[in-house]
Amino acid sequence: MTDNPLMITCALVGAELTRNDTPYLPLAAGELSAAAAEAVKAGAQIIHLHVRDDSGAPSQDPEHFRLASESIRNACDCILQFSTGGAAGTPLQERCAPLHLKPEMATLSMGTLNFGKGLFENTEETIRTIATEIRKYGILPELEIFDAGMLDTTNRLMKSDWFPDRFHMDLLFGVPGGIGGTLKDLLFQVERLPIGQQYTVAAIGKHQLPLTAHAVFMGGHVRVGFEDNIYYRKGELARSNALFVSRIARIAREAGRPVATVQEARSMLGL
Ligand code: KMH
Ligand code: ZN
Repeated sequence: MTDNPLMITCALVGAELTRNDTPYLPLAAGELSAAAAEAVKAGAQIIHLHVRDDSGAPSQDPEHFRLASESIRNACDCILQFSTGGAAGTPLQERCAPLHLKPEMATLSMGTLNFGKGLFENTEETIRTIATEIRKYGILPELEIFDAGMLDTTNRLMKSDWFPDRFHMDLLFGVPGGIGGTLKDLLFQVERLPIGQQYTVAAIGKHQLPLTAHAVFMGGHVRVGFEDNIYYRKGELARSNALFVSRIARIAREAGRPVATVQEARSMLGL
């Protein structure tokens, strides 16, 4: 058991869900900021941000990101992490469009995969383009690792002169098309990380609780939220993102692991 403070990311909404999936999904800027403030109060420090247009469809429009970010900043202090993934099929230029707003962090997906029924395309050229944009605005990238080969890709591309010198890493499990969501999958990925690499664990649906709880005990960090899972337990929709954050914070405290403050998380990430 480690006692390094736990960082918790809350992925409020993602790009795939609709209100038909859960009526509790925050969509408009004001709903996102209320959900973010509640999640931060419950122990989150990082908000992974996707935004929606006025019809509720996923959007990479900088104006929607600006409105949501300002609303969140007015509601709470947190580390904003913009998605550059968007939805499967979002054109590359649109994915990078909000970065000039200079969030503290942004995502950088490390390979192509089937994403449910869609195709999430991240060729090496795409990775390089997004990495270069992220660097241009002095943003800290979080590498999104959806599959086993993406860690190998990372290790290979790390030698390139354009590759970010500093990054956080998010290991995701159970995306249909990516690595599975068993404990074996988690251990396999963690054992292959670059030495000393700080990482977050995210897992889809029923895999979220067991894998993120293990991450608490393994010294990793945790991502929860509706983007990855809408059920608090089998058959019971979670009424808020914050409930997931509270549960992980409670597990950490029971385990004797302190939950980081936002300032501690900034210092751990070198922001
Ligand atoms: N919505 C997925 C296709 C990211 O935020 O950078 C991609 C995704 C990754 O959510
Ligand atoms: Zn995302």
